[in-house]
Amino acid sequence: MIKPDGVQRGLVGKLVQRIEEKGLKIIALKMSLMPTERAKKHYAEHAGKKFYNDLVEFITCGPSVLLVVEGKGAIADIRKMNGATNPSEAVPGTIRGDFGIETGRNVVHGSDSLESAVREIALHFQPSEILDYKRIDEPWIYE
Ligand code: IDP
Ligand code: MG
Repeated sequence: MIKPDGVQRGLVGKLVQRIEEKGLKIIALKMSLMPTERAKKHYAEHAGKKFYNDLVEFITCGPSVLLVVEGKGAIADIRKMNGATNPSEAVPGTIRGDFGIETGRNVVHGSDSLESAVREIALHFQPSEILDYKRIDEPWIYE
């Protein structure tokens, strides 16, 4: 997910390009203003923490871009590309390292496990929004 700060800062194109250039396949993509109830569910694991209310308020404050990304090792690779949660600790070359300063404005979200990905995809997408297709460069990305 490209969070509202990424959208407001005009980073959508650049960030989508990183995913495409990596060789990962975008199989769903949409912009949405996340409803509060859905945001609370999305971040349910953080309920009760001191930053939870601010986090829910922030993620619902403007449009975000939601993607489903497919590929070998996609979950771990997207997390690596996103970088450390605190952008000031994220290494240059990562999205948060290149585009952020503070934890509460860290530009992107990535599912942290297969289990989270399954849960989050079901929360944000209808099955009909997720597409099955081949990219013509697949033989040049996978051996
Ligand atoms: P992640 O996004 O790298 O998986 P999590 O620990 O799951 O990081 O936290 C979810 C989100 O909550 C973070 O991306 C960040 O936006 C916000 N967050 C986490 N810890 C803090 C904090 O200490 N202060 C403010 N926001 C935080
Ligand atoms: Mg997380």
